Amino acid sequence: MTARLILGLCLLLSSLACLARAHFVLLEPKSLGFDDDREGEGPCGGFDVKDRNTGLTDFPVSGGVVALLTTHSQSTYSFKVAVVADLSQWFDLTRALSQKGTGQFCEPQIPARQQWIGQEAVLQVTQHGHDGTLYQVGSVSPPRPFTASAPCFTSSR
Ligand SMILES: [Cu+2]
Repeated sequence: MTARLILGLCLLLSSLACLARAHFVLLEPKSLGFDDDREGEGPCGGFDVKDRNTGLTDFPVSGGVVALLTTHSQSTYSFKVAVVADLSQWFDLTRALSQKGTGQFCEPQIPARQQWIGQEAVLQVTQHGHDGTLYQVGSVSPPRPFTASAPCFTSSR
């Protein structure tokens, strides 16, 4: 089963054992991968930052969609980007954002950053919540002026 399906079932069933394990998963840009047991390992929750198996997600220069699914009722998120040519430096894209409620959470316009224009990059979402610090990363193409934004939907508050 995919991580998205597992999380969807967890939310539907509201099973405590299930919720305790599921954490959160990045939906957009597409996550490099989701592993319950290793999500607390930076920078990519147990996945190789250079892995491109899930492909690149286009990102508009004006700001792109970052969407995730969470089973944690209260979390604070950080959004960062690093260019693949220099993975030693991660830049904040926004200030930390607090969010309440479980389900899908979408930020419609996370701004692109000057250093990233023209370069392939990875976008990292860090969740700080009752399970500690958890990591998800997606591969993103250089921001383009005319890329259409992905659909954005928030079910949590
Ligand atoms: Cu959790």
